[in-house]
Amino acid sequence: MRIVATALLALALPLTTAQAPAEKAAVALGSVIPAPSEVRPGGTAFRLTDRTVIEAPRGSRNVAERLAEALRPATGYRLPIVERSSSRKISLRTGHRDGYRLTVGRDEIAISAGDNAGLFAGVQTLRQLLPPAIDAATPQRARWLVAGGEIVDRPRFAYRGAMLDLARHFHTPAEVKRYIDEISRFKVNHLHLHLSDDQGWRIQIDSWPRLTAVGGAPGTGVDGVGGGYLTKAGYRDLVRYAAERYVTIVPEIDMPGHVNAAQVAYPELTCDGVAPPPRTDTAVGYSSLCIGKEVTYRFAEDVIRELAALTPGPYLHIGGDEAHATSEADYVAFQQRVLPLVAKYGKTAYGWNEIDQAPAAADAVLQYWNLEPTVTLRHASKVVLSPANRAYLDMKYTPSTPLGLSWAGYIEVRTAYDWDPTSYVAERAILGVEAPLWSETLRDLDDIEFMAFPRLAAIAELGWSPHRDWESFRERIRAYYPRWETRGVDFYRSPQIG
Ligand code: NGO
Repeated sequence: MRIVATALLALALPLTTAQAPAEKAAVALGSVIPAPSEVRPGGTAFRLTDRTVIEAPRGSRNVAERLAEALRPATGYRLPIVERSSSRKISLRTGHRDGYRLTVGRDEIAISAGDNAGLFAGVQTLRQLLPPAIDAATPQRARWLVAGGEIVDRPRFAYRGAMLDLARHFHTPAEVKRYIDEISRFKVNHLHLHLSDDQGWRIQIDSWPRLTAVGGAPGTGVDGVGGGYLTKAGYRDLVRYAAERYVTIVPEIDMPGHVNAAQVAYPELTCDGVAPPPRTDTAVGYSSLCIGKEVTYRFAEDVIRELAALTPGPYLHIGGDEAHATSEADYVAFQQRVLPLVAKYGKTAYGWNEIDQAPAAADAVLQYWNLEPTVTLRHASKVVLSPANRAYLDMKYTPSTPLGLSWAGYIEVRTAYDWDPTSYVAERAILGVEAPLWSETLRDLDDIEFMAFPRLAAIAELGWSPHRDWESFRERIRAYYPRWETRGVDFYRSPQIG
C-alpha cells in the first residue's frame, strides 16, 4: 500500500474567489462503477462547503455516519449530522422502494431508498461523483462540486459477492476490513470467507479446540508461511464491521474434502485413526472425512451449530468441492446427512456446484465454479455464478503476472467483464455473481489488491448493472485510477484500460 502524493496535487484544483454558480463539476453524472440504471444530467451542480450538513432520520444514522466519515478527511469540513435542516444539505430519506434515487440540485443532494442498504448504495454513488481527491486522508484544496441531475438505480441481482481464502494464507481482521471497505464501494454486498482447508483452520470452534490450536498455529499455510485464526470475538467484530457497510459475511467450512488440517488436529476424523502429516503444498483432492464413522457427523454438526450461532446472515457454505478422495456414493450419503443440518440451525445451505449430486441440495444455493458455459441444475434451483475462467481473481492476468495461478486460463480485465450471467442459466435461477480470490500465491494486502482490482469492479458491474458496455466500463475504470492511487490501493494497470 502506498499513497501517491503527486496524484493528489494534480487533482486538487485551486480555489478561485469569484465562482459562477453554474460551474461544471469535474465528474460527469453517471461516471460511476457499477454503471447506474438511469442517469439524467441537468440543472445546477451542488457544491459541498464548510456549511453543508447531512440530514438523516434517526433510523439511518449509520448510513449518515458512513457518509460523513467518507467526506470529512479530505474536505476538512464538520458536516454535522442532523435530523432536520433548512441549510444546504445532503439528505438521506427512506421511502422510495427498490434501489435508490439520487437527485442533485443547487441546494440539496437528496438520496432516497427503500432501506438503509439502498441509501448506502446511493452514498457510494455520491462518493464517485465527487473529485477523486475526496478519497484523500487529509484536507485538500479542491472544489467539491457534484454535477446536477438525477440517478435512478437498482441492483440486477440480489447477491453480489467477493471471497477471501483465509486458509491457504491467513489474512488478518484489519486486512479483511480494508477489503470490505474497497468492495463495498462497488456495491458488493456479500463477503464469503473460506475458513478451512487442507493447510489450515481459521475459526475458533469451542467444542473442537484443537482445530485452531493446531490448524491455526504459526506456520500453517502454503509454504509454511502465515498461521493465525479468528477468535469468535474477532469474527463477530468482522460481522459487525461488514454489517455497518451492508455487507453480509458468508462463512465456509469445506467438507468432506479439503480437511487435512482438521485431521491433523483430530486423527479420529480419518478412517484409520492415524494423523496425516500437516500440508503446506497446494495439491487438492487428497483428503476426505470418513463417511462411515459417526464421529464425522458429530464433528459436522458441532461446527455447523457454532458457525450458525455466529452468523446473522442467511447463508452457511459447507464447501463440497473436489472431494476426489471420497467415492460418489459416499459423497452423496455425506451430503444427504450434512446439508439438512444447515437448515436445522436456521440457515440456507450453500456449497460448490458438486453438492448438486445430492437430492438434499434441492434447498441449497449452488456456487458454480466450473468452466463449461452452461449450468445444469439437477436438484438445486438457485445459483451464484463464479465461473473460474471469468470470475476467479486468483487467475493471472497474463502469463507474466507475478502472482496467481493459471489452471483456468489467463483473465485480463476484459475477459472478467465481457460475459453474460444469463448465458449460463436462466435469469430466474441466478441469485447473483461472486468473485472468489484464492490465496495459494498471495500473502498480504498488496497481493490481494493487485489481483482483485480492477477485476472485482468488473464482476460487481455484472452483478449490479442492467447493461454491459466494455468501452464505457474501460473509460470509467480509467477515470477511477486516481481514486485507487489516492487510497494507496495496489491495483493492476492493464494495457487494455490504457
Ligand atoms: C478451485 C479449488 C480451490 C483452489 C482454487 C484455485 C475450488 C472451488 N476449489 O476452486 O481449492 O484454491 O481452485 O483457483
